[in-house]
Amino acid sequence: MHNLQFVEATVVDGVGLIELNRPEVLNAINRPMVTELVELMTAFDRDPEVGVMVITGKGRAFAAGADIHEMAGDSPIDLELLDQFADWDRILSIKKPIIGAVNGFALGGGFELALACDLLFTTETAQFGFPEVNLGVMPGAGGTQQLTKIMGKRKALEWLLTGEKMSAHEAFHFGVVNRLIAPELLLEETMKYAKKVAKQPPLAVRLIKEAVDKAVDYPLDEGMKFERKNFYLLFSSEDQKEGMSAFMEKRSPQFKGK
Ligand code: CO8
Repeated sequence: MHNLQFVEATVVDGVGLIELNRPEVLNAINRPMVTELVELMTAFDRDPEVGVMVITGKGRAFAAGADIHEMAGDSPIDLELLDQFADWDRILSIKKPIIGAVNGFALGGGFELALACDLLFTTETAQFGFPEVNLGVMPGAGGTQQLTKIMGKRKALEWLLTGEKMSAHEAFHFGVVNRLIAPELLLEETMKYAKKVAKQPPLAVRLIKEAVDKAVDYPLDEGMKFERKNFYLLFSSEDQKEGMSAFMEKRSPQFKGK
């Protein structure tokens, strides 16, 4: 169990569970929270006991955005010198799958954190959105880019320009989230799926995520070449020998992550 100031974490059956822990302000993301979050995720990424991560929020929100009180007085020079997105960018380099379990509000920076997850499971009552425009600003941690890549320009702009909330059903309809789950079952169902992934051969999981990430930005022929290299690479792993031998010997494989 890792008990930090703004984030709580534990490992359960190969799943690194991270809970944002500022429920009194709907898990508004302040800078120390980002630092703690990224350090934890980096530690889980290196931990052989962890196969996959789940991020959720304590209380009635996933996260209602960046902490408005903290940033209200910032100047552009403060922001440049703080370079807070250097931390944030490290989330995009995490090799293990990240699953977001979104309860309640995922707004602004909270929606950006959700979009930085590889899969999103959510309650039917969750609400997403980018209210930044109503504060005279705009998303700054990838929101315009990530949402547009998922929904396309027209649909993304529809929400970005008004700051209106997107319902969980709309998010599901447009492929922003994977599954809608009853609130009381959200964490249980997400953990059930995560534990399944945690039992898979870690190297294959890691290289699948890497190849799928390339598909978003690479032209098809480049992506296909990248996929092939990862496919070949897995044939140097003990888990490939074990997985294929186990199939032929009609037994369950024992994967080692090597
Ligand atoms: N920052 C700071 N405090 C917050 C935030 C926030 N983003 N959101 C909620 N809170 C606080 C409230 O101030 C309130 O505190 P207090 O009780 O001390 O007054 C407490 O949380 C509970 O909130 P409400 O009483 O407002 O609860 P409601 O149920 O009435 O409303 C809402 C919930 C609709 C979510 C409302 O709180 C709200 O509109 N929050 C602000 C949402 C927002 O504008 N988010 C975008 C922020 S800007 C941003 O995210 C830019 C991202 C740039 C990149 C950052 C990378 C980290």
